[in-house]
Amino acid sequence: TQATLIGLPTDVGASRLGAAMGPDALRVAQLGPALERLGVRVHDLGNLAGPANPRGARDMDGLRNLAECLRWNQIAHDAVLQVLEQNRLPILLGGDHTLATGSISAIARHCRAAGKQLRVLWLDAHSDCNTPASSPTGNLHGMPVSSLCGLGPKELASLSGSIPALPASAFCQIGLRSVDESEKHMIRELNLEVYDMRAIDELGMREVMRRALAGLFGPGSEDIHLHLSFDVDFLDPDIAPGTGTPVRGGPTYREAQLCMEMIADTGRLASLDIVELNPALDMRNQTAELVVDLVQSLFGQSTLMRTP
Ligand code: DIR
Ligand code: MN
Ligand code: MN
Ligand code: MN
Repeated sequence: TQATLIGLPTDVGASRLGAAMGPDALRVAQLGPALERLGVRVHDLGNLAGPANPRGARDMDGLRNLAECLRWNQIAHDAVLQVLEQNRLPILLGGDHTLATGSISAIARHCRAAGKQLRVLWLDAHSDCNTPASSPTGNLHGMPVSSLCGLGPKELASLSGSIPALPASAFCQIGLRSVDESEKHMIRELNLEVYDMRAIDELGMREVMRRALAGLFGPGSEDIHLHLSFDVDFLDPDIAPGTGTPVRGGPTYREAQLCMEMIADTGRLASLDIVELNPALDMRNQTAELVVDLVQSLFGQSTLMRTP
């Protein structure tokens, strides 16, 4: 595998500052060398430049920092598309979760051109499917899923060159435990595939992942592009305090490891977003180090030799 790290240091989609420092915290935690040890050839593009955070109030449509969010997502889109065209695996280092709009729009565009089917795993405490009309906060990091499904602000929804960028059925969300009332309706309306924390409690992470990854193994799965959008607040805040909107009751260290290992077992991972890491809220970079540990599992690190 050849991977390219894309640093996108911004927090314009969030209300708390600090996620802009996420890319450097991941470098301090040795993300690149950790992947190299697993045989991944890593190229780091460094941090791309974009607009500062104006810390704006909500606009007429109720949105915060829309122009800056758009600009950052265009930058994310263009960088991710270029990396895919080089046949390399893009690893987006956020930055807040709005950036997934740009990255997944590029991936959808790439898959359309290559005749590939796209599957998106969305690991998050939140559902991120608010719309400008429903959002209680106006923060655009709460809207990437609806944007990609064609229901967000027009400028964001159209980044892939088609609206919707991908069908809602391409998404699978795992780990949810904070969903706004209006989002519950949206999940129903879009018929999103969701495994919330209750599902993980009742079925166990193994069965949840078995269902989430159905169809990604064996013959016929070669044409599937698997994307992972990893919001760090997916993890339990006891082990991952370095994030802006922590919600208690998330996956444990073991559950998160199993989740990553089972994704690795598919051999289909083709792109990755790591978002919402906030070093200003972390303790001695432990959350970044945990993320690097998990990403190693995601790229095939295992205790024993494994035969398929
Ligand atoms: C909330 C929080 N649902 C919102 N969303 C977050 O602002 O729309 N997403 N924190 O990661
Ligand atoms: Mn390709
Ligand atoms: Mn999120
Ligand atoms: Mn979240």
